[in-house]
Amino acid sequence: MSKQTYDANSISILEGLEAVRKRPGMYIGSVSTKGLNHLIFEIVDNAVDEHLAGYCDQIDVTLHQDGTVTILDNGRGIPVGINEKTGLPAVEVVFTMLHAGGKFGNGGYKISGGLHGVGASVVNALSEWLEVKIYQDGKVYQQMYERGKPVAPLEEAGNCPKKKRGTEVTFLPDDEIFEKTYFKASSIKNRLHETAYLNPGLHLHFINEREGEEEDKVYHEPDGIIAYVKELNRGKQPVCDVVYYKQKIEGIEVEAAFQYTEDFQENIMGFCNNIYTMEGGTHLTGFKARFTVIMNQYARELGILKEKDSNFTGSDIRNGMTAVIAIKHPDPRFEGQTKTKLDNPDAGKVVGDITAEETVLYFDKNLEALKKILSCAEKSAKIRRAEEKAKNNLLTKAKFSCDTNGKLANCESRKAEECEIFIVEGDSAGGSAKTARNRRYQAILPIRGKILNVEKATMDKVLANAEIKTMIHSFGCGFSEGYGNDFDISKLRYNKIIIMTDADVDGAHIDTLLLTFFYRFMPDLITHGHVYLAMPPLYKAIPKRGEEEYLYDDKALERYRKKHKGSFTLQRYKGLGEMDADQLWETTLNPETRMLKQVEIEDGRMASEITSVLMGSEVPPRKQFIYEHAKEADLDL
Ligand code: TSJ
Repeated sequence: MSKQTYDANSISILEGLEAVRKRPGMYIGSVSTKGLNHLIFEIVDNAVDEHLAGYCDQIDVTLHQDGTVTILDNGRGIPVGINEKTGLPAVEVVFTMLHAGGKFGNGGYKISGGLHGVGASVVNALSEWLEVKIYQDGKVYQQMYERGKPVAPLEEAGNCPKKKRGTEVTFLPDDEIFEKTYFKASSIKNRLHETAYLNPGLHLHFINEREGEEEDKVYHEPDGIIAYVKELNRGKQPVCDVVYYKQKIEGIEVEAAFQYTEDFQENIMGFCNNIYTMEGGTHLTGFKARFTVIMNQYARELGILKEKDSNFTGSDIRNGMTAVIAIKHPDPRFEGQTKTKLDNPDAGKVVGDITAEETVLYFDKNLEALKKILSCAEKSAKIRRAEEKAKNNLLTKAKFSCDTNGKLANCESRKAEECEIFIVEGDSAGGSAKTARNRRYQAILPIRGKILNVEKATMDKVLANAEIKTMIHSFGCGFSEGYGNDFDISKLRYNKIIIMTDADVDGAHIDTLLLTFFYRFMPDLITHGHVYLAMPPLYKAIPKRGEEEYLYDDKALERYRKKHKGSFTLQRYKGLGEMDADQLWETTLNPETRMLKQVEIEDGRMASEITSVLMGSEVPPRKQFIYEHAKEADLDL
C-alpha cells in the first residue's frame, strides 16, 4: 500500500463522514432518542447478518455506567486483511466508508438492516469515540476512532483464547449531534426481543449496568414467530391454534403465523429481511388478497354465505386476526414516507401463492378452526353494517348542526398553523385553563374523567360518546377506521393538539386512552407530529436567593437538591386544578416557558402494544404497563 493512495482515500472518507455529521437525520431519521437508539440497532443488525450467514448464535448488548454501549458477537470477526480497492484493512473500510457494510467477501447478500439501511460508518461518524475489537485465531485486533476518524492504524493488541471468535464494538454517542445521549433501555429490549422472535436460533443478551436500572436478560425464542403471535395475543381469548407455514419459492422465503382471538381487531405485522415494514407493502397485500379469496370460497362451500349474499370484505375476514408475515428477499426495495413499505411485486405473488397452498392444506384438515374463523367474519360483517349506518347518521347530523362542540372554548384565529387545542382533564382545570389561555390562538376542550375505552367498544358506541364526538368535530378532519377513509389531515384546525392531564397514574391512564383513540381513528395526527403531552411541573423550588424554578420530574428535583443543598423551600403541585390561572399560564400554557412532549410512535409496534396490552381484558398486565411507562409514556423526551 502506498502512502499516496492512503491519503487519497482518507480525503474521500472524511468527506463522507462530514456529510453524515452535517445531516444526521438523513442517515438515522432523527437526532432524538429514537435516532440515538438506531445507532445500537445498526450495529446489532450487522451481527444478525453474521447469524444469518450461519456463523454466530450469540449477541450481547451492554449499556455501561459511563453512557457507552458495547455490542459483542461470536461470529467470524470482521475481516482484518487488506481490502484491494482501498489498500486498507477491511474492518477500517467498514467503519470509515459510507455504505461499505457487508459488501465484501464472497457472495452473500445483506439480509437484515436498520430502518435506513446504513452501516457501521454512520454510527462511527456520530460517535465521540468508537472502538472495535476483533477476536480471531487467538489474536485480538483493535482500532480506535474519534468522530469517525481513525486515531491510529488497526493494530494487533494481544492474544485471546484460540477458540474465542467475534466482533466487539463499543461507542459513545456524540453529544454535539444528539439532543440526548441517554439510550432508552425499554426500546432496546423490545427490539432485541423482536429480533429473537424473528431469529429463533439466536441468543440476545441484554445487560444494563446503569445505576438504578441494573438488569441482565436473555432473549431467546426457539418457537420463533409462533411464539411472537402468542405473545401479541397475551391476555386475549384465542379462537384457534396458531397456524404456521414456511416455504421458499424463487429465492423468496416466506414464513407466516396467525391466530384469531375474540378481540375484534386486526393486527398484522410484516417484516422483510428482519426489517419491520411499518407502512406494509406487497408481501402483506399479497397475503391479504389471497386469504380473502380462499375464505370466501370456503364460506360458500360450507353454506355460510348463500348465493344471494355478497362476499365478506377483507377486513371482515381479518377482524380478530393477529399475524406475523416475515419474508426474506434477495433484493428488497422499500418505498414510502419512511422507506418501510415493501415494493417488490414478486414478493406479493410468492406470498400469495404460498399462502393459498398452505392455508388450504391446513383448513382441509382443521375444519373446526375454519368454522370458528368464519363465524368471526360473520360477526364482523354484522358489526360493519351497523357501523356503516351509525357513521352515516353521524355524518349527516354533523352537516346540519353547529352546536355539537359542547364545552369547547375555541380560539379566535382560524390559521391552523398557529392554533393549539388543549384537551384538559376535569372541569375545574378546564375552567382555569379557559381563564389563563391566550384566547387568540389557544382553544380549550375540557373532558370529564375517563373517556370511553375505544379498544373495547364497538364503533357505534365510540361514535355516540360525547367527548369523542366533540373531538372529531373540533379537529375538523373527520376520522378513519377500517373501511372507507374520511380522514383528511389538510382540514386539521389546530397545529398542536395538547393533552393536559395530571402527572399521576390517573392522568397517565387518560393520556393512554386519548392516544389510543387518536392512534386508532386518526393515526395521521400522531405520525404527522401534531399530538403533544403538556408537562405540568411537579414542584416549584423557591431559593433564599435567586430565581424560582419549576421542576418537572423527580429527577429534576434530585438535581436541584444536589445543587442547592437544602437552602430552598419546595412547593408541591398536586394537580392542575390546584394552580391559579397565572401559574397555569406560566407553567403549562405559555409557549415561552412550558414543557411539551411530542408523541412519537415507536415504529408502530409500541403503539400496537399500547392498544393490545394496555386495553386488553386482563387487568394485571395493563396496570404494569401503565406504571412502567407512566413517566416516559412511550415518548421520546
Ligand atoms: F457493524 C459492525 F460492522 F460494526 C459490526 C459487524 C458489529 C458487530 C458487533 C459485528 C459485526 C460482524 C461482522 N460480525 N461478524 C461479521 N462478519 C463479517 O464481517 C464477515 C466475516 C467473514 C467473512 C468472510 O467472507 O470470510 C465475511 C464477512 C462479512
